Amino acid sequence: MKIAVVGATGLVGGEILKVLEERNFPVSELIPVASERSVGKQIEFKGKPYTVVSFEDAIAAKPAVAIFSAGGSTSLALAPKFAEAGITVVDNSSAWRMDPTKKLVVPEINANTLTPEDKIIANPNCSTIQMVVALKPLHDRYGVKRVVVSTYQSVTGTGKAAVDQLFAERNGDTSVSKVYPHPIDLNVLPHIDVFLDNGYTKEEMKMVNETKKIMGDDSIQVTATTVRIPTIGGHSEAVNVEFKNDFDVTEVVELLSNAEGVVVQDDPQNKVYPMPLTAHGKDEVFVGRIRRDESQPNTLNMWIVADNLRKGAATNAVQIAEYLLKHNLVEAGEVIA
Ligand code: A2P
Ligand code: 11C
Repeated sequence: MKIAVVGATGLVGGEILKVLEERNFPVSELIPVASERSVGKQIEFKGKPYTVVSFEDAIAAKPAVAIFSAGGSTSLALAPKFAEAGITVVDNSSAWRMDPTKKLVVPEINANTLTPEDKIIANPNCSTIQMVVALKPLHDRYGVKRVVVSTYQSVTGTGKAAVDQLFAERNGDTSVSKVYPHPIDLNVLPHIDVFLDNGYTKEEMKMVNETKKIMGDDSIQVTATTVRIPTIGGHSEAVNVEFKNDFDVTEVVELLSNAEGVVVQDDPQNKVYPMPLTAHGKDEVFVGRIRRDESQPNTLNMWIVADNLRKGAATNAVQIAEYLLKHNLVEAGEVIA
C-alpha cells in the first residue's frame, strides 16, 4: 500500500515509521510529509533514506492512506484536501474526534463500523485509548456505570519540545525554551491542554466524551483529573470503575488476560505491576493492581499503563490502516510484502 505519514519528523510520526516497519506493514511506497521547513530533509525507513515532501506533492502521489500526526490545526486544514482526493486519512489529532460524521476508532472495540465511505477516521486521545481497551471487556460482562480516573502522563504526549524541556531542566541547561508554564522536572502539573469554562482541562473532557463515543454508550459516566509527570515511557492511570452488576476479581483478571491488546501484570507480592519504564516501546496496554474497592459495591480499582506514542497514537493508527487493508476498505493497489 502507498502510504503517507504527515508529521513524519515529529515524535508520533517517528513512532509510526517504527511501527509500520516492526509490524511488516506492506508499504509499496512511503511518502513522508512535514512542514515547509522540513521539505527536502531526509528521514529513514527500513534502513533507507526518504525525502520529506510537501503536502501538495503527497496528494499528487495519491497514497491510499495518509496517517496524520501534525497537530489539530494542520489536520483541520489538510485532512479534507487529502480526503477530497480520495485518500483515506487516519488522524491522530483531536480535530475530528467529536464530529458526529466521523468515526472515532479503537480497532479492538469498533473498527467493524468502518466503511469505504469513511475518508477521515479519527484516532482517539492516548489517555482515552488505553483506558477503553481495558474497560471494554469488563463493560461487555458487567456494564460500566461510572469511571473515576486520575492520570500520570508522560511528557512525550506534548511532543519533542517537552522532552527537551525535561532533560534541559535536569541538566541545568537554561537555553531551551519552555513549553510548560512551570518546571516539569521534579514537579507534577495538574494541567494538560487548556482549561475550559467548567474548570476541567480539555484533556479531561476528552476522556469523558471520547469514552462514550468509542464505547457507543452515552450512559457511561466518566470524571477525570489529568496530570503531567516527569516521565517519558508512557501514561499511567489509576482507574476506579463502578459496574451495574457485581463481579468476581478472578474473573476480571481472566477477562483482561484474554482481551485483545491487554497484558495483565498483577503480582504485587513479587513487585510486579505496570510501569512506564517497562511499557515503553510496547504496543499493548498493561493492567495491574486489580482489586475490589472496599468502600462501595460493584466497584473495582486498577492501574493501567501504555506507551502513549504506541497504542496511544502510532500503533492504534497503524492498526486502523491494517484493518482498512484487510477488509478492502481502501484502494491499496499492488501490494509488495
Ligand atoms: P516539522 O518537523 O517540519 O515542524 P511534534 O508533535 O513531535 O512536535 O511533531 C509535529 C509534527 O507535525 C512534525 O513532523 C512537524 O513538522 C509536523 N507539522 C507541523 N506543522 C505542519 C504543517 N503545516 N504541515 C505538515 N506537517 C506539519
Ligand atoms: C498529552 N494526550 O499527553 C495528550 C497528547 O488530543 O491527541 C495527545 C493530544 C491529543 O498531552
